[in-house]
Amino acid sequence: MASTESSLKTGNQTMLLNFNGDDVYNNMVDGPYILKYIVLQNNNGTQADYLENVYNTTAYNYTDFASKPLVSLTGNYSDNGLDTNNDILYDCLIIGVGVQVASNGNVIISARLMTGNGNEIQWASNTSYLYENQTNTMLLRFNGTLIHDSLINGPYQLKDLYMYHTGDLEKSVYVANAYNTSAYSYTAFFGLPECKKGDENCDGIVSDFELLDCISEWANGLFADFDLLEAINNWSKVG
Ligand SMILES: [Ca+2]
Ligand SMILES: [Ca+2]
Repeated sequence: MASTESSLKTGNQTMLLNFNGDDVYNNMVDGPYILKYIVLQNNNGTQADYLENVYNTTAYNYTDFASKPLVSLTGNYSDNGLDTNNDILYDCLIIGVGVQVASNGNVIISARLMTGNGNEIQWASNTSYLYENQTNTMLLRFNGTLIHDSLINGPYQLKDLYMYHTGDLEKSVYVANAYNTSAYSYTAFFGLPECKKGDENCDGIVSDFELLDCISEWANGLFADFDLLEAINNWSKVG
């Protein structure tokens, strides 16, 4: 849809209608295009004339309209668990996202990892300088402890992927449901050990100071009697 307005004199004159190139591109159909309806109104808004099937344009490729986005997804994804300290448990889940760019530059990507039952595990993002005419993989790194603490086995879902090239902030890429990972057991990921009662910094020891904290919290009604007894019991086993 396009419209224009001019102050006309008597006699034949030309009015120009500008159709947005992005709209033509997003329609993804090659021309010729049909100028379907024309309504002519005078300046008080009443219809002066009307024509249907007015004109067929010459042939165009829709791809000739609007510039190509500078960054796009190739549709290739990969995932793997990474064990950085060789204790057999994964410290993080790495998802690789295939990306290509139409010109060299920084690409920013973010997405969130979800469990199959729709709980969010974590958002991750990354920035990389990418080169044109190459297949690039951008990596998203998700924390293994958060995956473990979801208590839900994979496949996990990569959702709400958002990506843009810093050379063109207007043409971003968004995909609601980007990728499903392979199957993982949440127990394959490293989770923090459960801390003993009274062990506030979770180092396996209830120190004198930590016990004093517990007693003061108990005195203020913030710590239950049996929790304090358990903390005292854990404290007494030190050394
Ligand atoms: Ca590990
Ligand atoms: Ca401690």
